[in-house]
Amino acid sequence: MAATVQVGPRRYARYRTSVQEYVTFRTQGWLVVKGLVPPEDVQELKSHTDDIVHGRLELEGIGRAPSAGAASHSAILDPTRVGELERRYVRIHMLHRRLEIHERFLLHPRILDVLEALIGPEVLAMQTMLFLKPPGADGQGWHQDSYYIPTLPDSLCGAWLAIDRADEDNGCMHFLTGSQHEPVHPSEKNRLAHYPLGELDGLQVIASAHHSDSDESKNGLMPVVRRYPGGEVAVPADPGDVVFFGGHVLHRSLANLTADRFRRSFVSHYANARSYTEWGGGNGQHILARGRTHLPYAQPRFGTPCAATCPGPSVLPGEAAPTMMADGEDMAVTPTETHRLDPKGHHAG
Ligand SMILES: O=C(O)CCC(=O)C(=O)O
Repeated sequence: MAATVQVGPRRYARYRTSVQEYVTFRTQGWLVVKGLVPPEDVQELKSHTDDIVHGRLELEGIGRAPSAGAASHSAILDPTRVGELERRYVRIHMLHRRLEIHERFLLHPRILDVLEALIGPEVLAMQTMLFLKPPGADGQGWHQDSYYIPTLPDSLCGAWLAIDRADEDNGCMHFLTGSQHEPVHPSEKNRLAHYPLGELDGLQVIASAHHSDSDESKNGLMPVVRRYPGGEVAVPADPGDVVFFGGHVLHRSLANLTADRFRRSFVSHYANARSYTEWGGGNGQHILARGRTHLPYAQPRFGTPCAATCPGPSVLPGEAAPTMMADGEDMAVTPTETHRLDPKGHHAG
């Protein structure tokens, strides 16, 4: 992989994920990479979301924001309008299929550099969500992302890019450390998608309406949450920070309690491109961001450079393919195993 990547007029230095970051991701289930996305990129995303919020940008099928034409934040923060704003704009899904800027952030080279290390080397870019979370907006209750996006084998990973400062006042992310080791707790509706060949003994099946409920008395994952006392960690983030989290770790965000601060973030989901999925129309609908795969994949609609537009070799020229465990070349062979490795295939023992 080149040391820098060019996307349009911008050039990005490759981010080298450290061993410590890898271990942190595995140990706590989530990882914050500070300042991963450069300030000028965050500013571009901020201006874009301002255009949405102020009604300067009409989104097909969604319409203009109720504050269309408003010149300042104070107009859109009129408390009588927050309800309408919240309903329309707390979260907008899948805009990377409609807007070039969302595709570019989904395929941001610095975010992909980290994903390549955490879940790769092959990376499939599947989903985008733009959270605006205006003042007064509710949070999202405890959930596991793999519940919503099954991949087999499960390699799902979210990347949560802060556009504004996110903290406990305006509803930052909270993770339940240790819960990354939990299986996915399915609902009746999707238990087969998660466990096509049979379930774990004792698996709790939860009504789909009780996933993500911000009301703890209704959220069906609360018995799991109670198994990790003291495990909940609030994770503040500054603009440009990216929080990576695996598909099993339980997480939530609380309400935005401020009167005047949005909590905007750009959230994308990825899997290893060799995992099979039927989500969102199947593998063939999602973009190959890094590496290669034997499974189908889509091209980026707006041509953002990535592995789909420019497939790389799976093994660098001049390098031997890595030796697999037990292929006989560099494994110690104990006397009782030698008969199995008889080159003529004779069974001596
Ligand atoms: O940003 C939020 O408030 C919630 C995001 C989240 O839970 C997710 O992306 O799975």
